[in-house]
This record gives sequence, structure tokens and C-alpha cells, in this order.
Amino acid sequence: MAVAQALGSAQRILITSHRSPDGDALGSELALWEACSQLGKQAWVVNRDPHPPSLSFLPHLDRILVVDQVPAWLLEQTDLVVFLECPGSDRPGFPELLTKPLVNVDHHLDNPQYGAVNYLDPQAPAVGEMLLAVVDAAGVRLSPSMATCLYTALVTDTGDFRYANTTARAFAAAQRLVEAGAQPAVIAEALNDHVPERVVRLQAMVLATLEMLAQGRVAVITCTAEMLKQAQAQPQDTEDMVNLPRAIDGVRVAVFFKALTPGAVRVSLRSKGSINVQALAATFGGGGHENAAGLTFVGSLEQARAHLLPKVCQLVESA
Ligand SMILES: [Mn+2]
Repeated sequence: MAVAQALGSAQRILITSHRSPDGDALGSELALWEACSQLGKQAWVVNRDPHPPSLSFLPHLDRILVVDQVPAWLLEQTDLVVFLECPGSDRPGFPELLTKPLVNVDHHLDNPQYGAVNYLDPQAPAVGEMLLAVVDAAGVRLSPSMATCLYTALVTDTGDFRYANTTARAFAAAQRLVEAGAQPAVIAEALNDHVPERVVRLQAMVLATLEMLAQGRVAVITCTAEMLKQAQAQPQDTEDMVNLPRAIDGVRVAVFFKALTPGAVRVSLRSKGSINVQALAATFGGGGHENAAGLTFVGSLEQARAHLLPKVCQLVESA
């Protein structure tokens, strides 16, 4: 397997993932970090953004370097870079890494194979699941902490085994990870039952903005920089909030506008059934999966709404 070979012949490996890292990004990064360490490699995990509070229980989290730019000393030492769960080479936010030999491991439909080595599988329930094959090919022992990281990747990317990617393959991976020491009840509690108070206060403010369009088939929520400030919350505290309006009876598409920095609006889209929000996100330079996609709109919140909401309504009306 090409990925395992690339890891085997490298000495100093830098691992990264997309900005605003989620469970699949962080779980995959940390499991691969441990695998590289087991192989006797020097490995680093470098991210642009901090982890969301719900993932604070992950093993090895203290190994992650959160920086705006990869330090020169590290860039110089690195002989292999691994991009995990990045449908575009710009997703980590580290253009300086693109000069290095690159391994691209991803399960997004629209990944353009930007790596020197590409391991892409759109059928995979999570990148964390794909790493089982990497670990096997590299001859690494699946430790309980690696299993915890990879199970977290799997359970978060399948929405607690509820989304369309909850396949037999997802359960086969789950079985293996549990046998290797992942504890589903402990991980579920860590993920769901330690929400900081500020997150719930922010949720209350964001949910108060709820708008229903297209006869109740589109639900829209908004978070502004002022709300963050008022709740004393961080951008990563908005993670997963888009699933609240998605759950409303009759809603086919949920839209979450995050106007957190001047001049740019991050938009998360979630859909149910056959409505493809990935295609819509792609027309705005974004990406993702059929039922979960995102994009960054350059402009004001008003402009983002004016450009996007008619397209979303069109999408549900033609479905
Ligand atoms: Mn994923």
C-alpha cells in the first residue's frame, strides 16, 4: 500500500487536517501520530485551529501544535506531509507545506488528488476507518488509545451511526476498534455530556435567530461575532450547531451562517435524503458530502444571505 510505503521510507512526518478540525480530523491525526511513533518515526501534528471542547478527552491532544504558520525549523526538518480529510490542498491553511512530498488521505467525493500519493475512498464512512488499512499495511499494533481516536472519528463522522455512511463497513470498523479497546459508552459520554455552559448560552442566542423558509423546508440560523463575545465563546463552540435546525420536522436543508470575522461568512449546509448540498457548496468554492457541506463566502452577512438563500430554496423546491 502506497501510504504505508511512504510512511515507512520517511523519517520526519508532519500530519495535518482541515481548519476547524472535527472528530474525524483530530481522531485520524492523533491515531496516525501514534502509528508513526510506533514505527520509530518523528511525527508532529500541526493545525491552524484549536479542537472543539467536546473532543478534549482525546489521547495525545497535547501533541498538537496549533499555529498560524508552520515554524521554519519544523518545515525544514519535515520530509513527508500527510493531509487527512482535506478535499483541497488549501484546507489546512498552510500553503508553505505544499512544497513538500504530500500524502493525501480522504473520503470526500470532490478530492482532486493533489498529493504525490493519494488514498481516496468516497465509500469510506470516515478517514479514521481508512486508517485501519494504513495501520494494517504498516504493521502497526492497534493500541487502545489509537482505537479510541479512530472510534471517535467514526462515531462523529457517522453522526452516532445515523447518517447514510453508516454502512456494514462502519460497523465492521467499530467492532474492530471496540475489540482493540475503544469504549463506546465512555466516548459517547465524553463527546455529549460535558458541554461547557457558554456553549449552551451561545446555542440559545443562535437558535433565537431561527428563520423558516420555503414553507418550512429550509431552516436558517445565524451566529455573529457579537453573540460569541456576549457568551464569552470561541468560534469552535459553534461546531455541530447546524444539526439543531436540521432536526426540525419538515426541514430538508439547514443553513448556518457564521459571521465571525469581518468580510467573510462561513456557511454550513446540512440536508436530509437525496438533496445534494455538496453540489451547491461547490458552486461557491466550497465542498463536503451530499448531506453535509460548507463554504466560505467573501462578503457581508447580507450578501451571503442574498446570494445563497434563493439557491437553497430553489434546491428544495426542485427536489
Ligand atoms: Mn470525515
